[in-house]
Amino acid sequence: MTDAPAVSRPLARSARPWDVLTSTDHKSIGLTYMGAAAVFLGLGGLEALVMRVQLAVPGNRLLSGETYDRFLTMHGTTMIFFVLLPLLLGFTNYLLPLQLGARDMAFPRLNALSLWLFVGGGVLLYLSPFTGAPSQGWFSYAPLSETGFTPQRGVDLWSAALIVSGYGTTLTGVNVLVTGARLRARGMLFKRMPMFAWMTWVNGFIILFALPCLTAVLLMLEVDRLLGAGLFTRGDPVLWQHYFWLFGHPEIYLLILPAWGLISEIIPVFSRKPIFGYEFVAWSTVAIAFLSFAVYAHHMFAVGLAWPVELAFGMSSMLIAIPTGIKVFNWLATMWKGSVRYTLPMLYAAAFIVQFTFGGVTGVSFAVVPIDWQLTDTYYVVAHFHYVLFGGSLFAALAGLHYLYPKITGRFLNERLGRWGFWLNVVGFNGVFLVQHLLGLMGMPRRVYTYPDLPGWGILNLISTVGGFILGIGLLVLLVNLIRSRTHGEVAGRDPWNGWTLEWLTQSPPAEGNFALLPPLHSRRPLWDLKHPDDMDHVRPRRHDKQGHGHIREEERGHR
Ligand code: HEM
Ligand SMILES: [Cu+2]
Repeated sequence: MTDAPAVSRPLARSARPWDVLTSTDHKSIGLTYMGAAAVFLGLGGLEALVMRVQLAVPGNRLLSGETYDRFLTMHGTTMIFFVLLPLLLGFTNYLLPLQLGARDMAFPRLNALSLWLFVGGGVLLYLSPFTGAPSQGWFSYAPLSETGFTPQRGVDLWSAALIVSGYGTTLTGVNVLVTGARLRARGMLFKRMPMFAWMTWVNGFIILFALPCLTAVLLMLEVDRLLGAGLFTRGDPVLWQHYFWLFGHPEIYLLILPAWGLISEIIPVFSRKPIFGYEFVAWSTVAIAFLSFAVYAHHMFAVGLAWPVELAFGMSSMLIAIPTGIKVFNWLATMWKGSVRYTLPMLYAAAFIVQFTFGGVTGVSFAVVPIDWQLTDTYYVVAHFHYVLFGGSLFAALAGLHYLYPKITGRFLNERLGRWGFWLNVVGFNGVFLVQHLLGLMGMPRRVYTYPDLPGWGILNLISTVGGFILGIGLLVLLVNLIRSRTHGEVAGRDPWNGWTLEWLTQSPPAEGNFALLPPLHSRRPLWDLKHPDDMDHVRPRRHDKQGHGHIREEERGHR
């Protein structure tokens, strides 16, 4: 390997802790997003454990139904809007400019504004318990969320929280789109963008078109609640659901695209093969972005839509499984005959593939309308979306965290502790949610605070609760590792994983401005070219060019 040229400037001035408050640097902003997400994960996780304790045994009367609903609403809202979203926005902020060879995002100050709008939203949400926590569930169906049924002020704070943080996210969407369009380094054509950069860029469109639907419908709800307009009470009660799910389904993709991006970086690097079928992965992402809007009413099969409408949405939902399945096959084909290194990031990525596919398959079963009618609002649904969101998105984010930690801190995470954390998380997560498929099939409804002692219900729920505590311990082990390795971890250097994309060229942690000098970019793997001047991707004769097919190169076999 030829050594990379000196490319980073030293830090302009030493960083002070309070600099995060005023920083407009994309890395600082990205890390603040991630730190905030970790705090909210603690809160949302505790709320989940309270619910799981309540559900541990049949007939439990620890919480009242109303209190359970409040925990449920705070948990769902927190996990979706204040854990997964900021975590993935954090990765986007941190990694996108580095991968593009840019100094920062296109609008650094707007970026800081987005961050603080998000934080403000989080504060508003957690002020709501003081005025009566919201209890209408995360999708807040009107008229249930109107003052007649849910009078407490907490609902208004809940809406305000989502409006304020939603503006922040929308602005981030703008920032991402302009950054990807305008700030790619010279030579980084669209068709050479690293997969993470490409997917987060496409995600910018989803943000831009989906978030305003939520903001609009929340404003309408507040017009009803505060001014008594009656849009949803005297108007159409199904109107809310159309708006909400036109936002809500793309939102799920918004939480999965950056996760796929991370996986699409990690699997090639640890299989020592370029991603199999780059073009397929890239274009299937675009297909999914479009389709994610075209499937939204599959959340509404039970409200009594006209049958041609149900048929159309059932079919579009099956359709979206195709580009999604393509991705899974591409990842597997990338690993196929590669020299796979099961490092911590790769372990999490492998768990992601298994769990996400499982969640995807149960998802497709809902596209069959009569099956949906049977299973909607049962624990089967709870199991399904936790497999996608936790087993999928969050595991991918954890893979990304283990992958980028050496870049962010300059040090490795502790391997032993990391493996303990990984296995506790896998056992815990599957322990909580696998059995819930059975509970759902046995007929246990979701959103109930207690249940009768029917055959099998008690023991399966108990297993689920025990799984929750194992998962909690796993996440704590990870937290300890993150903190301890910051000072005690092995020093990692600039390119610990033998990577190919530009973020591994600059020092760890990268200095302000990221790069002083960039190598010429002629291919998708600029660092490969730099390390192998005799075998550069773009000068290989076309007929031998196996890059697109992802075959492993002889010299990469057994390479560490
Ligand atoms: C990334 C992580 C997670 C996300 C995004 C997430 C998301 C959600 C959402 C959206 C709901 C539905 C809320 C509603 O119906 O209004 C929910 C419910 C629930 N979640 Fe999670 N969750 C996560 C992690 C967890 C974990 C780790 C546990 C257990 C230890 C858990 C336990 C529950 C329980 C018990 C319910 C209530 C089910 C019901 O009564 O219908 N969640 N979650
Ligand atoms: Cu959906």
